[in-house]
Amino acid sequence: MLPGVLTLDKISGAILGAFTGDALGMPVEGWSFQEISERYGEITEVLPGRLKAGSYTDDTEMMIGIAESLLECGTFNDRHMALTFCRNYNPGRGYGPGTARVLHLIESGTPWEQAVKKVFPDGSYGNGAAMRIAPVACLYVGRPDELRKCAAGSARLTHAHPQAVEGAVLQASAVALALTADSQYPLDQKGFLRSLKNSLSPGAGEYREKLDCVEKLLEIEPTVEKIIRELGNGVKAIQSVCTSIYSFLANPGSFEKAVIKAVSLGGDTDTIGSMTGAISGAYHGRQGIPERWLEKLEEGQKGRGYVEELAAGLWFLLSEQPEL
Ligand code: F2R
Ligand code: MG
Ligand code: MG
Repeated sequence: MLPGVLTLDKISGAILGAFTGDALGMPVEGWSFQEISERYGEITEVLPGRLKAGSYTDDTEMMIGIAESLLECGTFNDRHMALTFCRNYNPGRGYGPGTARVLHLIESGTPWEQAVKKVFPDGSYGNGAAMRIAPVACLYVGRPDELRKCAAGSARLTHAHPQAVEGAVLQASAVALALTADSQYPLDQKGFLRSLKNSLSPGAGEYREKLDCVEKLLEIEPTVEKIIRELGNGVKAIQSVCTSIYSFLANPGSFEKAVIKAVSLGGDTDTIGSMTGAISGAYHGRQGIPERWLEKLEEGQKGRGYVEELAAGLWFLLSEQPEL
């Protein structure tokens, strides 16, 4: 039996929420908070950038790969997922250079276990594993051990550094928690953070400190500069996963506000927007995502309609899992 609050609308909210946040942040990725503020105030609409308005980037393309692989295999299969990333790879979407090189190596026959150590010997600590993780949360919601195994396994295909792996598990745990929380009632922010801390591995001291920091920031009304200084807005997983969790928790009443605030922090805007969108979308459901944003999302072969089909597939697969 699935938890009563869990619905197709919430699964769609997580997946489309990630897509929406990615598209909203795409035009200003790499801009500082001050540059965004001077040019736009805040990013409140889906705008054109280096890609057309509503286009997704590597964040969503890789999320699509995770969903496709889980659906095609019915479970996590490392080799299949790595090859699915390669099959989908479109450099025009703007991949992290390390991930692009790992995918090239896998494509040319290097086993993923070797490829992932060839680019950065200690593995990438980028947020590329966390940004794509929403489908894992959708399939393994309510099963924390399986969620950790699949999130970590999918992360290690391109990101071997423990900070990237733990960041992916933490982001998946946040999406899963939001899927089981009822948005009809006020969100228990402290309880949410407590559950996240309990889900961390014993070696995840840096993330524990960041989550403590999130808790303290929620008690005040911090300036944007303070949020950026304390949580980060960069491309490292440690500089962006907890920033996204904060953006959701500080704006629990509205998907729109959470994602606008996340993107307007500047830095890695598409990714922080996407991770915030996945958590907030899981909480509010698809119905919480503004229609004016949804209707701007790219269509086409693997566009919005296809992503909605993937969400429906995950919902079906989830409902076929043995009882929780
Ligand atoms: N790549 C981008 N944005 C630029 C797109 C514009 C592009 N120029 C274009 O015009 O098309 N965004 C995407 O990349 C981020 C995710 O990155 P990912 O997948 O984690 O990549 P990578 O390369 O593994 O890590 C990112 C960088 O972090 C540094 N780094 C990581 N591990 C390191 C280590 N062990 N030692 C030293 N440096 C390490 C490197 O600089 C990596 O390149 C998302 O923002 C996504 O949207
Ligand atoms: Mg991107
Ligand atoms: Mg990015």
